[in-house]
Amino acid sequence: MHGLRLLLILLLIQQGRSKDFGAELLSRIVPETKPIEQELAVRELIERVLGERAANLFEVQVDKSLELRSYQIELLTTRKVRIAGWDGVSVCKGLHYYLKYALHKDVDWFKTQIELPDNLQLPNITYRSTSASAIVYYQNVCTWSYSFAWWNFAQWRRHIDWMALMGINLSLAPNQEHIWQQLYQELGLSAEEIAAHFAGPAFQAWQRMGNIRGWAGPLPPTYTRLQQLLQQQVLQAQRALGMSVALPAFAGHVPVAMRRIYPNASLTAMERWNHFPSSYCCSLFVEPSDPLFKQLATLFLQRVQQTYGSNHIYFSDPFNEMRPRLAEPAYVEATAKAIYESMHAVDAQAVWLLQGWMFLRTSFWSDALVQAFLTAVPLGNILALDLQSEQFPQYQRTYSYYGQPFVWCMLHNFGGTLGMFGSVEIINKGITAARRLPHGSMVGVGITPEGIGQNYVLYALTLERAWSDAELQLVDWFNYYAWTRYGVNDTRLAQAWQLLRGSVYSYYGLERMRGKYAINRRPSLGQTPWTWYNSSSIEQAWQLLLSANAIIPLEDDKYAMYAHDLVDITRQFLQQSADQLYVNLKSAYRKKQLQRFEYLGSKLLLLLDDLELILASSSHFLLGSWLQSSKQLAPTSQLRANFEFNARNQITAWGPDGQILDYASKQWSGLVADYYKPRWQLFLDAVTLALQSQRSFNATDYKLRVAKEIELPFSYETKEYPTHSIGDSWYISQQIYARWLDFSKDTQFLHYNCLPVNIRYTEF
Ligand SMILES: *[C@@H]1O[C@H](CO)[C@@H](O)[C@H](O)[C@H]1NC(C)=O
Ligand SMILES: *[C@@H]1O[C@H](CO)[C@@H](O)[C@H](O)[C@H]1NC(C)=O
Ligand SMILES: *[C@@H]1O[C@H](CO)[C@@H](O)[C@H](O)[C@H]1NC(C)=O
Ligand SMILES: *[C@@H]1O[C@H](CO)[C@@H](O)[C@H](O)[C@H]1NC(C)=O
Ligand SMILES: *[C@@H]1O[C@H](CO)[C@@H](O)[C@H](O)[C@H]1NC(C)=O
Ligand SMILES: *[C@H]1O[C@H](CO)[C@@H](O)[C@H](O)[C@H]1NC(C)=O
Repeated sequence: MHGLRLLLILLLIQQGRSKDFGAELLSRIVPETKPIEQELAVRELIERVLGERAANLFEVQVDKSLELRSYQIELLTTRKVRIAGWDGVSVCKGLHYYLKYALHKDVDWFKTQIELPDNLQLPNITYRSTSASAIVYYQNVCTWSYSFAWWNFAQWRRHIDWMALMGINLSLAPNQEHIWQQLYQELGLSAEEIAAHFAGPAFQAWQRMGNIRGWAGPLPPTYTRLQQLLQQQVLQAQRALGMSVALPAFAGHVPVAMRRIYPNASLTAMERWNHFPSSYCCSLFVEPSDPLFKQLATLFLQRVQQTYGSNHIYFSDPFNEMRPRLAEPAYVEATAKAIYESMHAVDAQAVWLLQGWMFLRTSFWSDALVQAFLTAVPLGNILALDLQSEQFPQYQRTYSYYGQPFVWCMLHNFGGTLGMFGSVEIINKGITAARRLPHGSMVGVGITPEGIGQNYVLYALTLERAWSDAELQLVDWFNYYAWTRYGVNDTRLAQAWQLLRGSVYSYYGLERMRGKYAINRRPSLGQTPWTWYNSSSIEQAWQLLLSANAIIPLEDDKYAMYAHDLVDITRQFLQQSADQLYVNLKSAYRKKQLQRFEYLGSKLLLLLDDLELILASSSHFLLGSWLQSSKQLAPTSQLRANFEFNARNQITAWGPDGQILDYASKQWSGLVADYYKPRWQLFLDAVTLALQSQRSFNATDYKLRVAKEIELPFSYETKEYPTHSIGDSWYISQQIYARWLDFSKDTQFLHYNCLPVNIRYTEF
């Protein structure tokens, strides 16, 4: 039976049918905003980005007779530049092209305004371009908790502008708590039962997926109602520009109290996730065979549609990092069918957006199970996100998702942890490999980071590569990146970025990088830091950046971009130096060299002080801003304390007892001084004492103490931290540079790996 189906699918794929399925699917999820409304939205965007005066230099037009996903640029005889595009997003992408390649001006995640000189004569460029990706996708369900948790509409407004300029036309709108709260109440759950289900604002992503429940709550309806209003505003802004947004659909997870209401329904407790205690885990899963599944699914989706409208695309992930109850094809097939059919019952045009992440658990998800799941839904009705294509592509193993259209995604970071890393060559070549896959079903490129606000260059590159069919010339691209970023074409700045390209941004093969560096991990004698590059590249790049201080223009916030990068590279240097100091500390302990241990330990504490100092000099690296924004979002004063607790717990203990301790750690000022440094101090003291008394270090004792004295209490503290930068970044960075050159023999990495890039073009 399954063999026959596979044969059929392969036949369909071989006839090139999957491309048609892709086109058919895409035609369903186009937003219904009229061209004239999109034009208006783009015009307003240009005013926000360039200011009113400069915005008058541009004319825009949304023209549906143009090729799908294309734009064209020309200079009119009025000396204005006219950008026409197939939709609002295409016009914005065209604007970005003109700004970057004609005017040498660029935007980034947090710089979405551009200052153009007075009396600017716009260069005469005639250019047209069509996207190589029907879909340019952005967001991970986790980004909503790690990065967007505390945002207001003003922040969203700027972010949506950035998304449009990057050509992004599909993203998520996961907010659903208010709808569920009302629904559960109508079904008969008590207020207490409902409160016990919803996790706090910093942990909603995992409660939505059924991983946890109730942790860091409650989530009062006063707050969820405001979040719903915010989501409506955000959606309207996105759709006005021509973006499509995927809404949540039922995935089977319900509160444990639903057993009281439906004693006879087939409900199964979900698997325990990351050792969360029973009070915070194991929501129920409504078995797809039970009529209750469809009943809840349709009720919920109808409310979602009423609340948010629809672009006919819905996401639902029943088994994110959790095993299905049965490893049987019939069971996973029934689950997929139940989800799809209930979507379809509400919206005949429904497309199911699915994260391919669950298939990574290959010990459970055998080929037979994956196939049964994906082919349970008629071809062309699932859009799969190949969530971490740059490391764990699943599209090859799944025969291009058995013909269901998919998006090649770069996930890149976990938990929004900081640290410069990435692989520009894997991105550049990997996208080509997936696009050229014979009989493949790839329809787009996406970025799916768990957190944002880091490694800007990598995301800029991936999004540009998403639009372009040809591979980017990386050396040129990086030279030009330095120019547009700092507003000056200078060999030192270009050279600095070439050094970064060839080091931190060029890992090859599998890296499994999880943002775990000695500094921000719980100290122990059991770590083995590694790197894939020669750390002297960072030192050289840093020195080059420092030396260019005087030539950075002051206009258009260029100096702020420069200062940000200077802080980041100083942070990177100190992070990797700490790894090396740690390796040497470990060796001193093993060799029982007390004096050397004390010397290296004092250097590490000095390094943490320097790290604190440099981070404090930039508004982008402040614990204070994160805590402040959490408190500002709280609708009542009682909730302020809880929201601050949420904000603190997520970036440290992540759970009641450190369930995934430091998973989302951040190298931020405030956190270094009051969390990372005290942990190291406690550790160094304990090891020193052990060496002095010639006993071995008691790791168990240290773990208990550090958890009790530092890690767990941190979530409950209420100390206020600065929300503005302190000190001059260049001056501090330069001092740190001079100081650490002297210690270089203690901080040189001795070993690193270097392997050639190897991307396979698999045929099947
Ligand atoms: C722009 O350049 C093109 C090609 O060189 C030329 O034909 C056109 O007249 C120019 N447009 C303006 C407004 O100068
Ligand atoms: C559950 O099943 C029992 C036995 O068939 C029946 O008596 C009871 O009314 C059912 N309860 C509900 C809520 O349907
Ligand atoms: C930018 O600088 C490089 C190196 O100094 C130089 O070769 C190139 O011509 C410059 N480009 C422009 C357009 O000025
Ligand atoms: C790293 O680069 C520096 C400077 O180019 C060089 O002197 C050093 O030998 C390199 N280290 C290793 C381990 O290759
Ligand atoms: C290590 O510390 C733990 C917890 O304090 C204690 O129970 C244990 O006896 C200690 N082990 C040794 C070898 O001292
Ligand atoms: C991108 O968006 C939809 C899918 O979300 C696709 O159908 C369409 O062709 C693309 N158009 C836009 C809005 O750029």
